[in-house]
Order: sequence, then structure tokens, then C-alpha cells
Amino acid sequence: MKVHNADIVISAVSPKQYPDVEIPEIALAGRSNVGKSSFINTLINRKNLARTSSKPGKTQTLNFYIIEDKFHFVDVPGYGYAKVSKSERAKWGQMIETYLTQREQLRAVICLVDIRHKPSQEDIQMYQFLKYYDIPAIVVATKADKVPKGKWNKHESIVKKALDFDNNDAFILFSSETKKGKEEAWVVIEEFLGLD
Ligand SMILES: Nc1nc2c(ncn2[C@@H]2O[C@H](COP(=O)(O)OP(=O)(O)OP(=O)(O)O)[C@@H](O)[C@H]2O)c(=O)[nH]1
Ligand SMILES: [Mg+2]
Repeated sequence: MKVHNADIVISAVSPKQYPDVEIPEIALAGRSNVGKSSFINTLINRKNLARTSSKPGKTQTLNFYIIEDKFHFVDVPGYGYAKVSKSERAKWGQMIETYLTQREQLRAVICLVDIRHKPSQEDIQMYQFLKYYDIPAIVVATKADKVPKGKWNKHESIVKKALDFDNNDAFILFSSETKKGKEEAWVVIEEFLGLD
């Protein structure tokens, strides 16, 4: 998809704030700082529409972005942010669980993991949660530019093994720095959107 128009619609904390329109949605989930907001910006050719930060925990709400008036990207707050209190974490869990299990417009969730590291318990939980609820998942391994090409395969295997990756799902090596995987990601996303 060639994107010319993209805008933030709302930063929502509860279902009654979700946009009340029937267009499809693709959500982004992953550890804080893994590159969710950067992924959105890369796909839509914008530097900073989805706010990014080297400080983890930047995205605290469900941020809905409207893309070409056709679909929403939903930037989900990252998990695994150590400085968040227990009660805040529980609130986060509730919010995201409600969204993922009840949102009819949701077509797929992009699970972002850092290609450099073995997936965390939370990465595994997120992916397995989606499998359990039959929510289509796309795994995107970010920051590929930080691993030498010759080691991509090895890292991919480690990530897949830890996640107990389902080979029917898409797995995309990605970098917001080099734009690697951008076109591949669009192909997969457009399939799930089913737009013509
Ligand atoms: N080298 C490299 N850096 C990246 C890549 N993607 C993201 N980053 C950097 O990683 C940091 C975090 O990126 P964000 O996109 O803000 O991460 P996030 O997942 O949205 O983080 P939260 O909003 O805190 O959940 C920023 O400094 C980005 O520039 C990538 O593919 N390669
Ligand atoms: Mg973010």
C-alpha cells in the first residue's frame, strides 16, 4: 500500500473510546522499546507520527491510527516495562486482553520481537495467547540491522523455537533503519485486510 494519508484518531484507555467504525484493524504488540511505533512509521513513510522514544514505556494507551481511510493500525502499549507498578501492569493486562478478545474489527496482531534476543516469557505468553484465542498472528523480528546477515538464520531459529512458532504464520525479518521487510510486511498485512 502506498500511504499518503495517515493520522492519529484517538489514544484510548477503554472500549467506549475505540473508534466506532467498521473498518479493519491491525494491532502491534511487543515488549516496550522493541520498535512497535517505529514499525508503523516505517510502513507509512513517516518519521514520527507514532511517537517513538529511546525511553521505554512511551506508548501508554491504545493508539489508533487511520491509514488511507482504509484501516487502523493500533499501537498497543509495550509490556515488560520494569518501572510500572503492579497495579498499573494489571490494568494494562486487562485493557489489552479486552481489546484483543473483544474487538470485532481486529484482523491480525503483529507480534514484534527483538531479533537479537531469545524471546522473553512475556513474548511467548503474548504469542501463545493469540494462538489460544485463534487471533491471527504475524511475527516480526525487529532490529535486524543490529545482527550481521550471516547470523539471521540462527537468530530466527532461536526465536521460532522459543515461541513454539506455528509455521502457518508469517515470520518477517525487519528493520526500521534499513527498511528491510517493509514490502513483505505490507503484502501480509494487505492479505489480512482483504481490501481490494
Ligand atoms: N537499530 C534499530 N533501532 C530501532 C529499530 N526499531 C526501533 N528502533 C529504536 O528502538 C527504540 C524504541 O523504538 P519504539 O518504536 O519507540 O519502540 P516501542 O515498541 O514503540 O516502545 P514503547 O512505545 O515504549 O512500547 C527507538 O530508539 C528506535 O529508534 C530498528 O529496526 N533498528
Ligand atoms: Mg511505542
